[in-house]
Amino acid sequence: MTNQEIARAFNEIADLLEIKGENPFRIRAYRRAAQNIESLGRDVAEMSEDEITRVPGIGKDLAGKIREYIEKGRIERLEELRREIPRGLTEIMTVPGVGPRTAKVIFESLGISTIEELEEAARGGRLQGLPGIKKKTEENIIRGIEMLKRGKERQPLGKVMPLAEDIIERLKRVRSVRKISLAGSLRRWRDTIKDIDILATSTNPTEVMNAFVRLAEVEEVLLKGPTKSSVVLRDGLQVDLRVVEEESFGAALQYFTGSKAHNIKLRERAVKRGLKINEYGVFRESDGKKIAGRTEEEVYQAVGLPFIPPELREDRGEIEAAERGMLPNLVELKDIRGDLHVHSKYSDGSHSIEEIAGLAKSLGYRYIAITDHSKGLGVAGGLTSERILEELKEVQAVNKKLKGFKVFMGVEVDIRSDGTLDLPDELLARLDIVIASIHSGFRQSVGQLTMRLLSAIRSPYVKIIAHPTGRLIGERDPYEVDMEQILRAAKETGTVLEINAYPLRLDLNDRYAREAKEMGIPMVICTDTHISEQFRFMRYGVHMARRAWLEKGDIINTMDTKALERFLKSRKKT
Ligand code: DGT
Ligand code: CA
Ligand code: ZN
Repeated sequence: MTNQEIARAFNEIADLLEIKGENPFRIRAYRRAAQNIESLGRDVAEMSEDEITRVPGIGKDLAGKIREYIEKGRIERLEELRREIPRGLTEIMTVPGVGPRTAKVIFESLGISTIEELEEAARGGRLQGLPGIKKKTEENIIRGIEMLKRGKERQPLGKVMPLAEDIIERLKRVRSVRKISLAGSLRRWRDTIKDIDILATSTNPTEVMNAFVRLAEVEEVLLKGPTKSSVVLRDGLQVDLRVVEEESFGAALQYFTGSKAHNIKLRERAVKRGLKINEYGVFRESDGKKIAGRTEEEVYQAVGLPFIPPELREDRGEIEAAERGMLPNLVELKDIRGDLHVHSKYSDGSHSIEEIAGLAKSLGYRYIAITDHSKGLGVAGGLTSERILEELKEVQAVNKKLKGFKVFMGVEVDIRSDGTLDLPDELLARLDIVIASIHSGFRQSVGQLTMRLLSAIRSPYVKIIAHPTGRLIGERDPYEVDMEQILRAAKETGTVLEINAYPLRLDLNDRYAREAKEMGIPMVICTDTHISEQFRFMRYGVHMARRAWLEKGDIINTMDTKALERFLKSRKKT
């Protein structure tokens, strides 16, 4: 877990440098390094100096700081900054939407140094009127504090899943473990998670429970028994492990996977058929005889239904669909043929085009699209038209070298505050694929934000709208747009909506993606990769799509290369 600790330290350095108003590129370097370290597949503590400097975004200086942390458990530069900058200021800055400038004003003029004080002041209307703080700012601060509180209750899927999988891997090594599975919201791939639910069978439950409570991350043992144990991890997450009998495993898995609403519906159905369902099995009401329980398939079969994939179990019509034999044939990770939203070194990514193509090929993909930022996004190294044309040449050269693999040349063009695109049409017309997205002005009115998205959708050159609602789970709420209008316009023009698989985004979410499917809007699942490890985020997007009932045919990056080429060349109705 050293990686996460170092990432946290680097992010804190970035925050403190931001308060000091230092060079934004230096600040971004720390943040990027933090992100790259966090998404590394290996523990930095086990890597050589040489290997560390090969991690993109980590030069000699940052490698030195990593070494320092591994050896001494602290980074002097961070300690120095902490001494220099009052604790209260950084605390206020943890509220989403409170930047260094606002924090400074509040701290210095009101002496506020805790979130409780900040909330009280904001609710009391005492912030508005301070330099640069309007009524709207105050409302945003209140919302930010609410989000912070909510974020403590539910954590993003992308943070919890790798940890849960790692715990499962370690428990699998316990000799007596037979079956083991995630349950609860994790198994349904909900975008936020309250706690980790694990279910196992074992020939020696006590041995499993002993191993469980001794896991390295465990901070507190809440409960330890032969059938159920609960622990709290150092980062505050609760993990429940249940060990059940083999012949009840399916029933328990079904029960603890939930959702609660799905289970209630299922139980009602059972009752109508003279059956009783609980975590031990399905029983006949008349004589109490157990008729199912070993597998989930058996449980569903006992109430006259086919197996329902966990992602659908939200009581959103899945039981009715199952009954009529109308369950969707859900898209799978292996259906994805390529990633159409990827950043290279040209803007803020970490790899060259050739490297990206090689990586994508090794993942079994048939194509990739390079979509760097446009110039308006200065801090992300956004590109001018000239640079994009240079990049286009390089893409063409790389394509000449590759067999059975295609690099599409694209761009992620910024939608400016007034709704215009950040690059001229003549340039956009020359690219294979144009993605448009919003990166600024999130706090504009509903009308303004909707107008911006609509005007991008109506551009004949824009094929895809990336991360359409702009949310960052636990950090930024989706921006307020009139989604109905957006969906209608996408439908009319044949514009593709992205399901951004980046774990903090998962945007479109499952509800909007399902609405889009019902309207017949094409979608694409992309990772927005900036560094190789992030290609692995594709699965989060695929599971989000499955929660939205999406099938292979709803998603354009399941097409083969030829079909996709045709699709990208087809003219939009605008
Ligand atoms: P979470 O933890 O809020 O992210 O979401 P879940 O779905 O994992 O909820 P959790 O951990 O409270 O419970 C896990 C599953 O156990 C839940 O999805 C369904 C089942 N369950 C829990 N409590 C009840 C209950 O009172 N009735 C029924 N039918 N099922 C329950
Ligand atoms: Ca749970
Ligand atoms: Zn992007």
